[in-house]
Amino acid sequence: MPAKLSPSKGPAVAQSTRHTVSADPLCEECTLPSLDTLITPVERFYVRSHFAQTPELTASAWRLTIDGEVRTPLRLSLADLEALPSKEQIATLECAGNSRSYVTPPVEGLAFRHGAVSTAQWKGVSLAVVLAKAGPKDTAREVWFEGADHGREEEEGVAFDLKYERSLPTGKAMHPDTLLAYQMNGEPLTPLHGYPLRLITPGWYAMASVKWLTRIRVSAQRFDGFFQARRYVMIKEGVENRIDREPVTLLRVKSIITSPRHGEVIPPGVCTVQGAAWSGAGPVEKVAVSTDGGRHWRNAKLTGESYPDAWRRWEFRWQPPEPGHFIVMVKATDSAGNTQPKAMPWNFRGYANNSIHAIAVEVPPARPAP
Ligand SMILES: Nc1nc2c(c(=O)[nH]1)N[C@H]1C(S)=C(S)[C@@H](COP(=O)(O)O)O[C@H]1N2
Ligand SMILES: [Mo]
Repeated sequence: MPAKLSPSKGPAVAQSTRHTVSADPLCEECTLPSLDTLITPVERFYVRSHFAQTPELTASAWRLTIDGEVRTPLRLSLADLEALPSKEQIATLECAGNSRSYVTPPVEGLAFRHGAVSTAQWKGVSLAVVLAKAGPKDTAREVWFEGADHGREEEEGVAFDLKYERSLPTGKAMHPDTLLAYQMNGEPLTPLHGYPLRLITPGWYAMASVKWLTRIRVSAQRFDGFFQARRYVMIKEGVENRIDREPVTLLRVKSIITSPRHGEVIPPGVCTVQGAAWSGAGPVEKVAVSTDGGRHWRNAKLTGESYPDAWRRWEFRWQPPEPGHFIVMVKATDSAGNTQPKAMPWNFRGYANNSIHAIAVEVPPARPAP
């Protein structure tokens, strides 16, 4: 890993870099101008939790259980995990509900704007290494993950007492980049981000990156718990076959403008439009910007380095032709040829909205000479 990737420290008292979408459970999203670096400092990183209480785990009492369809069930301490070969990885997390408030017609769920996305340098151990120590049996079909957080959710008039639990198919679980992470940006995880251990599933929407991990169960069965079968599935309009709901998995190709801000009055002269672009299906190959509401597109410059699991920074130098009001848009294309729609097809919970980000800016007339 390059040594110089320590996150830039924001000002001591950050001027509103996050804003609260929900106080209970705690959900905070980033302001777009605060997402102006490859690595998002921890105090700026978005937060999405499902229950009121943030688990307060201590390394001395905490253990990770690995059981189910394995030859050797394990019970590991944080020190046990830290003693295994470590791996570092820069990965972007995006909430499946990011950009939900821009879906039309309106949808169910927390009204995130575009800021439920951030990038960190994670350190931990490959899940595959730990699973290999336990020795999965041939019957293994999925790997189930249990967080220490719990609470109630209601749906269709029924209240569920739940833990946060999710599963992965064995293929994704055994991928060497799927990480049991104990560090974020060079420091132990903070309580809000899953201390002492969380899963990181690069390239997938972040509901899969289970925080406050306490148990990993190798299973012969398909998991159909609340956050697997009732949430994070695509529910389309009309009569539905509830069995075959498509799960939310890979990050769709997407891009955001972090500067200028929507509504900004920009000084005359050259304006640098900049932001980030990512995809779970492959590297971002092209970012195009329009400054005339989508009539014409020109390529932006991809800047910095490309990391397989992180967003790519980009910038575009723009000389506004004359004073006025301009719609600036950005559209990314990944190596698989996927690009962004103008409007995402509607789904009930507004998941995975990757429609084109557009902002309006104002270029005021030059002041008349005195
Ligand atoms: N145990 C647990 N893990 C969880 C969640 C949760 O509520 N509980 N939320 C998930 C969702 S929906 C997202 S988007 C990410 C958010 O991670 P962050 O708060 O570190 O940004 O964590 C995921 N892992
Ligand atoms: Mo999420």
